[in-house]
Amino acid sequence: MDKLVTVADQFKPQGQLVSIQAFGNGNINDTFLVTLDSAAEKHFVLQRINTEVFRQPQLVMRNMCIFTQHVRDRLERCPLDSGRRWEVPRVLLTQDGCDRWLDPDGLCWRAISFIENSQCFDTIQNLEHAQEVGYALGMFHNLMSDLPPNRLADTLEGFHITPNYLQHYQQVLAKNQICPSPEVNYCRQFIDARQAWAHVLEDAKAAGKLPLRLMHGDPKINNVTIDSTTKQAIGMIDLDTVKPGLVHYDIGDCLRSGCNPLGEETQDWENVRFEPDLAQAVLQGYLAVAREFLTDRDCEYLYDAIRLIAFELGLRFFTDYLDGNVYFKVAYPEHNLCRAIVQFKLTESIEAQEQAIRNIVCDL
Ligand code: GN1
Ligand code: MG
Repeated sequence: MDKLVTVADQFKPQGQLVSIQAFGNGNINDTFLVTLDSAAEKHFVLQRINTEVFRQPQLVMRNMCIFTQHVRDRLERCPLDSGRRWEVPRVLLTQDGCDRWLDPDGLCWRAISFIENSQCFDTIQNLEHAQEVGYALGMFHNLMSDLPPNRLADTLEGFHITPNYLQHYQQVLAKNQICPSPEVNYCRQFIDARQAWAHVLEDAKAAGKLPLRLMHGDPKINNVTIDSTTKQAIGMIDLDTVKPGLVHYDIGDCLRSGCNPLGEETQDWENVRFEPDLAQAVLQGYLAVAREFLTDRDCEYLYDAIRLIAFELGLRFFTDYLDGNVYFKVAYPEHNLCRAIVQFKLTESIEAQEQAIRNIVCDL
């Protein structure tokens, strides 16, 4: 705790520290909410950037500064027609004007403003929430659609490149002694049966069918901030992976997390289901603000994107389980195996409803 106080002091805007509490459920960084007794700014968010994952935190912070400034400028020039609230977190600087602080142990810290009167949900609440989640992603894409993709650095090479995750999986299989169990066998067979198809988005990208754009990278539902009073979406947080990529990764991630009512941490595998009604609501919310830049070609690949990102996340969790949980934080040794099974069950449910999902996309 003393250590956290020292870290918070580096960034503290004004006022006395009241408390520092663990915040959110991130799988990579450590996040804390700092409370101050200040009239100006009552809270801010303190994060330790996991530099095993984000090896160049200076690029993460530079992207964040460029991106947030771009959106603020744009909203100032053209405020939202609807007059709706949209908030972009601010990067807080240290006393020396730096966007991050290295502690004496070499750990990398940053601070960002907290969006007051807002909340994030780990599971979808209802159809209105689904629509708001889609709106948030659409607005996010819309607001950065005029920022050239090459303005932002690649903060995490290979992120969402499914064939690379497959290759890594094969390497992990080869180097570890794998103890067979019904769960492990299920995962291995599940992956084997989908190896060839898993190239679908990268092949389309390489063939020039899908353009490189900017993406959020991690638009799962608990990264959408909802106004606590109006219940409307007011922003997206977790900007570490805002970088060039395919919007399909984002749409797929948003739907795989938003249309799984039990959430990704459930252990009730048999009841994991992808809900098409929720998908329709998410996509309607998305298109209400993003229709301009989605082409017919983009739409052709939406079903594959939804299926692929669920599969890919299952593959990433399972590989990490086999590799000794070196990437995602875990609460117990089989945690990543359980998470993998949830994503594979979700993928199965998506596959079983392929026609219904394709029809929703066609009718949009
Ligand atoms: C990780 O740390 P968090 O929870 O924001 C991961 C995402 C996964 C997500 C699954 C950089 O995000 O790709 O979809 O877990 N982020 C990174 O919950 O790998
Ligand atoms: Mg994240």
